[in-house]
Amino acid sequence: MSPISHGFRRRHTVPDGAVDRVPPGQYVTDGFPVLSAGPTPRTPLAEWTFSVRKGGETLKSWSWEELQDLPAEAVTVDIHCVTRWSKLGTEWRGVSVDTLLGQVEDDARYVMAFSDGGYTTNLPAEDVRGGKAWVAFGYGGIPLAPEHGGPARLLVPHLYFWKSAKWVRGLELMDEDQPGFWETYGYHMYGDPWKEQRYQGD
Ligand SMILES: Nc1nc2c(c(=O)[nH]1)N[C@H]1C(S)=C(S)[C@@H](COP(=O)(O)O)O[C@H]1N2
Ligand SMILES: [Mo]
Repeated sequence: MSPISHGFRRRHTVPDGAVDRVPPGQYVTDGFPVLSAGPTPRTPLAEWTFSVRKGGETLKSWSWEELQDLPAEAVTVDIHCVTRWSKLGTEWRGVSVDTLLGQVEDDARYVMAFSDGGYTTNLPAEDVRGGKAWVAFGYGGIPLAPEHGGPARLLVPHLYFWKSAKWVRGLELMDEDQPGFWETYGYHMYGDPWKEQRYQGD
């Protein structure tokens, strides 16, 4: 295995055969860095809900038990943080967002994920549909750790990882795109790692 690939020296080696899985400007890490803009919130499961809202109205809400009763999937995906680390083959368990939005009648074009602690991030609705996004509550075969977003986080692996809101509590449906937390501070509105859409203007 050579540490040289794509003509530049990476900070870490890329596993054999995985070069095509690492977006431009990223390096691969075996660790799992924790990046949180504030303290880790701890909502008791008995009080936890996941809600789909629109215009301040709750269209549908699931308790923790109701979420657990929905069909869950095992998902193995690569994740890419805008701070340049990528982690390959991460193993999650969660409910597809398709399953949740399938119980709501609305054709909004955008969603704002919202979390305990006030974090938000915006996504086109089509990027959380079609088997591309999950509400994940398991990681590596055990419950998702609080610092990584437990009890549940959004998992949208095809976009930079800031779109995967930790401690997620729901989706606000929107007819027009609006910036979330990091997007307000200049991060890209979409965040495709393969196009290096890190900041506005990229
Ligand atoms: N609620 C919340 N979700 C968040 C963040 C945050 O600060 N708060 N940080 C985002 C960023 S920038 C990244 S890279 C990932 C980090 O997830 P990790 O700490 O599990 O690695 O979570 C994203 N989701
Ligand atoms: Mo990030």
